[in-house]
Amino acid sequence: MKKSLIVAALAGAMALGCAATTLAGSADGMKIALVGKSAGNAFFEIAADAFVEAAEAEGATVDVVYPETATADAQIKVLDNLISQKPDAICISANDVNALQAKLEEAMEEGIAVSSFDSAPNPDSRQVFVNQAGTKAVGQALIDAVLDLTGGEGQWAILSATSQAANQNAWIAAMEEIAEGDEYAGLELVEVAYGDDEPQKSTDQTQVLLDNYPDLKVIVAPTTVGIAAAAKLLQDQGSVVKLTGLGLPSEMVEYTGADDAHSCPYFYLWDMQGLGKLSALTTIALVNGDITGALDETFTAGDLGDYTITEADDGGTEVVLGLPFEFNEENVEEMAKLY
Ligand code: RAM
Repeated sequence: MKKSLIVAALAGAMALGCAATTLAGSADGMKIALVGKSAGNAFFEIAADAFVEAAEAEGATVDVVYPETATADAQIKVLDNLISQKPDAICISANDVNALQAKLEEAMEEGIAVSSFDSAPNPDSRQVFVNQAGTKAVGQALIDAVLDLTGGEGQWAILSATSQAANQNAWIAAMEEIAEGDEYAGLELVEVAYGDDEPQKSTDQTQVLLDNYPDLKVIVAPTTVGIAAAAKLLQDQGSVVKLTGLGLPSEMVEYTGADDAHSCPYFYLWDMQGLGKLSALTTIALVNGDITGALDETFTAGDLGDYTITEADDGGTEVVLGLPFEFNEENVEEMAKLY
């Protein structure tokens, strides 16, 4: 991303963090369930805090629920329980693109509004998806980082979350598609490893990549759990392998730097508070009938501004929050105060 864009985006994020909510009262008495991919992941805690704050400011109550494991089966159990409680809406980050369809359709048939955030279940399983930063934009940023950090050629590997994760698989597909272009012809993707968004498994899988590919130049981890685990291992070992991906500044501060003492020169994420807030206000708009999730509908998400529902890469609909942000040694400490 161009530096000017990054600066503008960051300034926007800081400003949004301070601005007041303007829609107060639009969700009086509304009950919303927010379902993350797994417990114990700071990413979901940060998003949930912003979601709850925005929804409560409108008068809604939010039940934040995590499945026992980062699997579709565990989320189906959660959904079964939620459907019997009949909330007004469920907003979910999906552990699998197709496996939740029957349950989420059942919820919609029961009159429960279904939105998704972060990780989209397939188009039939949702009314609308809140996409943090366009899927192609994330794929482009990550593959360009690989190109840069390899010096244009050589072996790279991916350390992902679970093999079924809808969002990681969408970003990986976007990276692979872009990498077919001539500019990326010198790159060789050797493996996609899965750390299941568990710190220990992510560390172990990073070690396996190092052991199996002595010529490996770059690991890209499109998961905040994976990148933090890999960053520590590579830095502790003084490895020459460089790391990039999607991370939380607060978990990456000590590993971020352009010199050899740091494992990660730069990485990406998006406006986390904005993601929670936009997800809450989109969900409230669905329940209120301001939108149905159809293409080209527009709505005002409080002080975040006006949004238009657009076509997602999977053929369903989405609301895109904004652009991916780059974090590097110049801004990581400041941004770590936010998330
Ligand atoms: C992990 C989760 C989440 C993803 C981030 C980047 O925390 O897999 O779904 O969006 O990484």
